[in-house]
Amino acid sequence: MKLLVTIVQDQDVPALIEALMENDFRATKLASTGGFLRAGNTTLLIGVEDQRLDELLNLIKQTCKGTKQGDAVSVGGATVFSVDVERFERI
Ligand code: 2BA
Repeated sequence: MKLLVTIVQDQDVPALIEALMENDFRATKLASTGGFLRAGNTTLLIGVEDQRLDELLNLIKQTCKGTKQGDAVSVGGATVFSVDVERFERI
């Protein structure tokens, strides 16, 4: 299992959450702030079985579009860290 720490722009969040839920992925949404722009963004924690990782990454790619902010600083569609999960339990 992997945990994707996924940083996305706020405007992409409603569509991404909807796509995640429709495709039976589970996620936790955190309000976050970019260190460089000091602007709000959103961090999603998404736990996923290894065999569905590519499907999930494709969904994120299709849903999150890059934008330009201020004087043409380009902000990516999504910044994704994939972390190995040693143990997962729902209690
Ligand atoms: P911010 O830190 O606010 O960065 C927004 C955008 O500003 C970045 O877009 C990048 O294009 C630019 N930028 C960031 N740091 C810069 C620097 N030192 N010099 C020049 N330009 C810089 P993205 O790379 O798409 O990142 C979007 C958001 O993803 C970031 O917002 C931050 O919240 C997160 N992020 C990106 N890389 C990260 C990393 N290595 N570790 C943790 N968070 C990261």
